[in-house]
Amino acid sequence: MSEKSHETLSNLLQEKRRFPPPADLAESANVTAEAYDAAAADRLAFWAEQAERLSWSKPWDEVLDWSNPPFAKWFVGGELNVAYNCVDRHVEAGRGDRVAYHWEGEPGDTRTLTYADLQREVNKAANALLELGVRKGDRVAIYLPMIPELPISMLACARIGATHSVVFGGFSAEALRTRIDDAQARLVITADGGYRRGKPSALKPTVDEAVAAAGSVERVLVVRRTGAEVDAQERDVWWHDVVDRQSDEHEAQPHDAEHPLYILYTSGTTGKPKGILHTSGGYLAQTAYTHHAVFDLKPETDVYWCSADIGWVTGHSYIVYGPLANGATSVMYEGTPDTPHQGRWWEIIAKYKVTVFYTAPTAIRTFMKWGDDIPARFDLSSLRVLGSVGEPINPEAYVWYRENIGAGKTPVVDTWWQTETGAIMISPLPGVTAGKPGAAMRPLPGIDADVVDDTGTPVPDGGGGFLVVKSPWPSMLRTIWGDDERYVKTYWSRFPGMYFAGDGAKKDEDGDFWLLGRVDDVMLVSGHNISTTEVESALVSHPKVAEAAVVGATDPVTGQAIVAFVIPRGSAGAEVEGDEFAKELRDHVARSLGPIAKPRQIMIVPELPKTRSGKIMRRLLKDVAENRSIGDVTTLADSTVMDLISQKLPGTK
Ligand code: 6R9
Repeated sequence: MSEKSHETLSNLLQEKRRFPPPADLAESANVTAEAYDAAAADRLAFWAEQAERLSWSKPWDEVLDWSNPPFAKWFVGGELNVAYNCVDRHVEAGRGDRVAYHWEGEPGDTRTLTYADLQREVNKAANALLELGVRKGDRVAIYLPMIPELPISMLACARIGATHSVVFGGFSAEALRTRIDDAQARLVITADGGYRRGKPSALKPTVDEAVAAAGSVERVLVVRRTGAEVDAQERDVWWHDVVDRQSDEHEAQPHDAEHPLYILYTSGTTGKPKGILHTSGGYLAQTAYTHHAVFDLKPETDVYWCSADIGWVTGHSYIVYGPLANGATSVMYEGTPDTPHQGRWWEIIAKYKVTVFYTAPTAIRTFMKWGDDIPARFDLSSLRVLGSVGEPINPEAYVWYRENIGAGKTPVVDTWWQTETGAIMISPLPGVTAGKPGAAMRPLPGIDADVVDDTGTPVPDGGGGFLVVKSPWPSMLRTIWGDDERYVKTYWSRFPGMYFAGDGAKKDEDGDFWLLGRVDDVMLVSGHNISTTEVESALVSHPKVAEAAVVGATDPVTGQAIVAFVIPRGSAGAEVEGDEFAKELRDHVARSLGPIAKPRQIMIVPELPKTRSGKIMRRLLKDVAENRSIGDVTTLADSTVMDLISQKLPGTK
């Protein structure tokens, strides 16, 4: 983005609605406004205090070693065991009977795991890994559905110091193979299958194919979930054969604060996936603190549900490590939101009396499309804090979420962060911040983020540019697995001395942050920078629009022209098919943002291409808009979507 972005669009900044925290929440909030001052006065002392939430076997000598930037070491010399912190210490403190997970399978089967249960299961799995020859420092690939064995496997690895690499169930054999190869995993943990959309979906054949082509794997540990027949290989062992017979005692050894906890691959837009490396002490300190602060989590009384898949970083940090470190009671759900009916999630919230709920804008927009009457049928009155993550939340989606799910009362916390940041970085605090629909608001206490222009100079309030982080933070990635050079080049070279997040952002007149989408997606129309987020939010503010994605397509006159893909709301009726509707939407955008942002073309589509974590893959829509054959679709959640879109649009290949 150039300096032009200062003067172009500003519709988001005209959003005037404000939602102050409810008085009772503010009064008893875990974190108050003073945290900002404390962290500003002494950032490292603030993080040292947060790290005291954990139980350390050996105290650290130094909070941060930044002598070799951008390679950070946090809590240098300290030792701890992550699994002990997530499980055992709660049992030792007499809280073994507290539920760690209310697990709900898609077909309706359930399992309840208390902290004491979890301790036994993790110990057995840890003993099994040792029996299978896994040692501290080895890598273990985990390719499981959303079943309890997934967090159990992660914690078993953490316990013995093996580094896990969770791969989304549903990624192709080729995607799995490249990740196994890159990490040189010795063991793969998988299942016969899982339930999705009302039927069993096989996983094992994908693993067989991937492992046959990956040299490093010695054993495959298989959980029986669906009972589907599996093609048994010599290297296979069943979970129920090997894990169930182990002792449920295992003494956790301390590991160095910088011991590698996990690798998680981000696909990026192009090129080889990046293995983002997270380590132990700093990661757990920041996930625990942010979970406590941003969700105001009260472990004795709250029932917390993060609806993400654990294969996404959101599940790592906010289903597994943060909540367990805090001794929280969580809900974990295996399947899709519309199985067996479109109210399944609300039914789960009512059943477990969920108080804190964390989901993604893509889900919220889907629920808007399905209609307000569906959540209205369920008792959602237990909810007190709602969270959002993954994409910018359009103001209309934010307001819909607050009104229809939060009874018009609950704060909505829009949390900005990345696989690379490991934990939440920019977010409202539910007991402090008067929220603005669509804004992630402020960097959290202890986080030194800013918006800078092309030259790396911070923009004034009211200005726009690139989001950066100017000082290291505890849960930051430590490198790209096996590729330090790529780590430096990707994140620390665009602006010397600063972490480049790759997102565009604005600061409003109050200095609050608004995220504008990936810098790579910014459109250049007749010399003006226009963010995809702003045009999409304008479209979604039309009462008949549920979801929208826009891309810049090459245009002989304007350089790039805006092409919009729009999903109508369920209630919109039949008139959405005609040219009239497209014109109405184009005029609506022109009115909200100015004529420069008027889409050249509007395409009405039934679905949008999304990743498994719900992010719109604009690259593929750009292929459609520019009339090219469609590129790599391997990380799409549903590979048939592009066919659906192409069928609707005559002339596309
Ligand atoms: C946690 C996660 C990271 C990218 C990030 C940004 C987008 C995430 C957002 C958001 C606006 C938010 N993003 N949260 N954009 N507002 N609240 O999503 O990690 O999958 O690595 O994606 O997601 O573009 O750079 P990851």
